Amino acid sequence: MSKRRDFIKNTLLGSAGLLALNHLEAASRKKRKPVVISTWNFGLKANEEAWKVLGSSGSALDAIEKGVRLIESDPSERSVGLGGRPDRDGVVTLDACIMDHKGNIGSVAALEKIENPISVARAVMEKTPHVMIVGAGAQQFALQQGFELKNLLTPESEAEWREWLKTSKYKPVINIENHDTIGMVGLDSLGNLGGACTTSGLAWKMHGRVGDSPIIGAGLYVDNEAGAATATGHGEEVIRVVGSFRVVQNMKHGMSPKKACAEAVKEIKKLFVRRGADWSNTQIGFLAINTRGETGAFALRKGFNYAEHDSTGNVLKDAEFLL
Ligand code: SD4
Repeated sequence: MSKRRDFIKNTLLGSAGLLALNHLEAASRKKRKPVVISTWNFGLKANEEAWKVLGSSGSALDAIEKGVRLIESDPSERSVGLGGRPDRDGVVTLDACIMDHKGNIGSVAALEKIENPISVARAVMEKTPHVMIVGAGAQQFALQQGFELKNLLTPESEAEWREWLKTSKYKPVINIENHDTIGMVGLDSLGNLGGACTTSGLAWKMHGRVGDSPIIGAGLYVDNEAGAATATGHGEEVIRVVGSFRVVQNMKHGMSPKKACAEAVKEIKKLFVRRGADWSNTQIGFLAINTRGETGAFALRKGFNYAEHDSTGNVLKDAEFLL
């Protein structure tokens, strides 16, 4: 609210009136219908899990952590958590971040042998004075917090990596098996937004490479006065435009969630052109939700889909795309 409006409000109403107005504002926030959206096909089951919390008036943050943990712990999902494809040295390294409606943030990157990096990120947020811990330090912190070491390289992922080693040719494949990083954002019944993003990153990446997913502003951003957004696809390109923050800023300036995502995708394309870089094998997808619970998505290419769950059900939607 502008200073001028604040002044008029204070002068005309006095403290009793102000109290009533504040109650009104709180009440109108409370009317929000919960909704959660998440990336790719596996978003359907992640949403179901999140809805167990969100549908019973739980917080967006709790719901979202629970939702993405399901995918992290599923060895058949080969791009997140347990069973994620390793880097070129055969090591599974995980990136994740989480953000709440107050602007609290937590993140881990290049974390090894811990199944649920999103919960470690939440512990960074809630139990440390820092916002991001990486590598061996992140693992050490996780162990101190009671997380257990686990081999995350499943026989399937190891076999695929050994096959890749025969040529060792690094060429990321877009829309691998139609699912990838899980990014999830949602609105709870109190009108609060939250979000999480978790991934094993690009398969066969260099050891120590970190993508957009654990970087607040790139892979995820939440602003309770505007909206929340998350990203999937080639992290280097998302970082270059500070993708998720850009989407949220676009919504803050009045764009619908879909338009906000589309403008961020266009910016990525613009920078490809400016750099004269090859973008033939790049995919980027953004997902967004605003404070009214309206949602939208947009991708660089065909093939990006997302799941949306509200009180009427859980559906998979195809995102529109630029090319
Ligand atoms: C990364 N954005 O590490 C992740 C991976 C991903 O579709 O989402 N791929 O760059």
